[in-house]
Amino acid sequence: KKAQIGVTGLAVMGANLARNFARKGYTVALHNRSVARTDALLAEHGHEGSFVRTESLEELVGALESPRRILVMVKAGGPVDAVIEALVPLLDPGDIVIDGGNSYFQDTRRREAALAAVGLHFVGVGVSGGEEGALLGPSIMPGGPQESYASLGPMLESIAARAEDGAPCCAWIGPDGAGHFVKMVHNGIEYADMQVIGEAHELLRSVAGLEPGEQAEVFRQWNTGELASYLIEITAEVLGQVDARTGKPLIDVIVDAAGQKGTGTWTVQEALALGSPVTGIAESVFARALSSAEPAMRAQAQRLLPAGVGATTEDVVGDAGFVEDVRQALYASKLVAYAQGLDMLTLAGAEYGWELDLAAIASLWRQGCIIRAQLLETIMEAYAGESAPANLLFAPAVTTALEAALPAWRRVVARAVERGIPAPVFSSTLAYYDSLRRPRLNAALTQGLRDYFGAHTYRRVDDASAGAYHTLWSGDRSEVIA
Ligand code: NBP
Repeated sequence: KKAQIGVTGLAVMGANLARNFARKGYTVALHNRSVARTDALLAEHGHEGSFVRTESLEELVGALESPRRILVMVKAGGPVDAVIEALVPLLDPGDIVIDGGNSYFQDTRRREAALAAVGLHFVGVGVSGGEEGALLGPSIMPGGPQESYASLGPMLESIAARAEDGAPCCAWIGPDGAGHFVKMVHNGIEYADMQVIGEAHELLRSVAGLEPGEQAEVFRQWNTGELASYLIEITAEVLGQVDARTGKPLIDVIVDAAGQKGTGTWTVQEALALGSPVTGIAESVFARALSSAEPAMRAQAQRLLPAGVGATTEDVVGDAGFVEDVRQALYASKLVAYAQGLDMLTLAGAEYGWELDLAAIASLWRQGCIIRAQLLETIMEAYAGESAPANLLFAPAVTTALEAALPAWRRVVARAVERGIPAPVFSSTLAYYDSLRRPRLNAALTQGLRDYFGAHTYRRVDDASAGAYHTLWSGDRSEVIA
């Protein structure tokens, strides 16, 4: 019997996806560069389903029904190109090569174009949920030729996570690199989500005086309301953990230097290229860098830089009102961070010719991935109607929620600034909100300055034709039309 899907690259992600397919009843052909990995998988999990062992890519290709579907799960970057190069001569037109790794979306665009030119389908799939998700149900974001989804989609949907309403967390996203792009932005939002939780944690500690164990209870409570999400749930777990060695809260013995594997950085680099103001995501990436990039400089700063914090206003230790303020600030900042990420998807869709369905994208983040949250239901509703809002923040339910949270949000940011506690995403998302809302921004002075030193011209508020004007700054200072 021919296999319905082949998997090449059987490290943890590939092995778990292969097992997931087999457990759903598919016959899965297995291949790995070093055969030992294939044999280890078969020895340990061969009984879970129907597998076909192969030792070479030729054998793998020969084991598959037509059109062939081959999932490549090797290390992102050069190895993906190496495997594609070796596979292409073995395939027939209409076969589907799937890259389920963490590939950069521009690589996916390039590979899709190259394979399309020889009649092959290349599907770049964003897979979220880590090892466990791969086995038990990830959130899956496939991009590539839509016609390939007819043959591949049902298989991907069968291994995907399911939302509470039973819908699979998998849907065709758009052409070429769209799937990997959406996965990248998911990771950017994940950075912001984690950073605002971290800021809340710090404020609860430094201002409200709550110890980690007490905070665990607060987060557990928050997880029952509008903040309900996987990250809030596991925050309670981490904060509640006691270090066996010292008896202290575990959080206090973990070095405060955050790591990253680069997808947040990709998101911000791409946002800069698109001119997309994802301030919350950018601040989150920078916050991680600041925590870890120059430890010696941080140590020196702790000795040299004064706090300049005046006599603090009232004591808020034990103040339940402040804790509730932080909850509301966290929710509002999170709303803005998601809105910024979705706005980036809209800008990217226009740039790359993708018609991204934001309601569908929100729907498949509801389970299986790290940012799964109650809020995604609200986002789906916001984009469900005929006329989608230009920004998530304009959806009536979201505007109302922000209105309710704003006084608390402003108090929390003010309190953080007063006390010298950094809350970069709480404050930058609030600045973004206020910037959007203000009738005039300080950009007029920027334009004036640019015109002064570089004759870059400006537009006038009283000229609807959008003509370009220039003041003769070094001459008689009269105005000319450029
Ligand atoms: P790795 O990223 O560690 O890659 C190991 C696999 O790549 C092995 O099968 C290895 O074969 C193969 N490989 C390498 Br390395 N170079 C190769 C080459 N030139 N030709 C053929 N095969 C080659 O595996 P992973 O941790 O399972 O991750 C797979 C993908 O999934 C990556 O893109 C990763 O970023 C992504 N990922 C995603 C998540 C998530 O949550 N979505 C989590 C973890 C990883 P060998 O056995 O012969 O050395």
